[in-house]
Amino acid sequence: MIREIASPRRALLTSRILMQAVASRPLISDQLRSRFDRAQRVLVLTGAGVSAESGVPTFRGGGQTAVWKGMPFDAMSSGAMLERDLPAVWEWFNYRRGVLRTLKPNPAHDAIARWQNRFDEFTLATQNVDGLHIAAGSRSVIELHGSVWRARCLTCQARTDLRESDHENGVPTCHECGDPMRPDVVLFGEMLPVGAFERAAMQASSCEVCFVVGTSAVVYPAASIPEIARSAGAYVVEVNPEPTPLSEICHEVLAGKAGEILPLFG
Ligand code: BV8
Ligand code: ZN
Repeated sequence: MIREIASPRRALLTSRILMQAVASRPLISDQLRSRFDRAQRVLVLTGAGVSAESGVPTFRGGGQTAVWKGMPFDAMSSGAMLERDLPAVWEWFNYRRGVLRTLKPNPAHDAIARWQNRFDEFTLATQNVDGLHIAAGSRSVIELHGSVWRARCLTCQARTDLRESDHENGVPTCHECGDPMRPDVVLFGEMLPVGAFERAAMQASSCEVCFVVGTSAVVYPAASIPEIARSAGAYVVEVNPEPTPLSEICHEVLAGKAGEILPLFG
């Protein structure tokens, strides 16, 4: 089989034509624009990427795994670590709360917050524990993995809001029973909050458009939500500057930053 060696000039021409075609092609297809404008039931699943433009470090985006004191984050954020060294887990979350306290929602959070008033049935499920969707005005956010802004008692399950409290360091104790508390987040190896996944999965199975924004889609069961939407017939759209394991099941991939792309939907 003789393979024709393309002349450099032809290769350059072809790539130019291709780039013009891509550049002139609207980022958001007419199909998506019209489905978005006509939709009544929309679900959005977000990950760390939606908060990247607010300055929140992502976990995997960009290939490196976030580490704390030499420990990979999914070891630090594991049920096993909680058993072994509660003070160390609190040091990790106290540090993250300290970083987050200075950060604000970005245009991606704001766009998603606007969408809740635009559709009859709008569901926002997030893997983020940073609370930035709520700070942007999103209501009834399904926090699949909990929030760094809450603590939960290891004995009586009473919860405390850490936003108001001056808890900076160490292990907080329960105002109800005085026992030690834990971060109210879902650690690896732990079940999601009761009903959280079920609610998201239920909405995914009836939504018309499902947006997957800023997630590497490797953590389960959260990553199965767009799969449920797809198999239920929803139009699935990924917003991410990088391809993910979900890209191939999406009807449309908007390759770019959420803070630049989501506002384009108005
Ligand atoms: C459980 C809270 C029952 C704590 C977190 C099935 C198969 C394989 C493994 C499992 C499975 N089922 C269960 C497991 C085990 C495990 C799991 O999924 N492991 C993975 C690593 C393979 N799951 C669990 O343990 C879950 N519990 O299943 O319980 C059970 C128990 C045991 C065994 C069986 C069943 C609990 C998981 C929840 C853990 N807690 N967070 C904390 O925050 O510290 S997970 C945490 O990591 C986040 O919440 C999030 O879910 C995940 C990080 O992912 P992303 O948010 O997507 O962030 P990432 O950095 O990876 O990617 C960012 C993306 O954004 C990139 O793609 C990047 O390109 C993009 N991006 C960057 N900038 C932008 C952008 N996009 C748009 N705009 C930009 N500007
Ligand atoms: Zn208690």
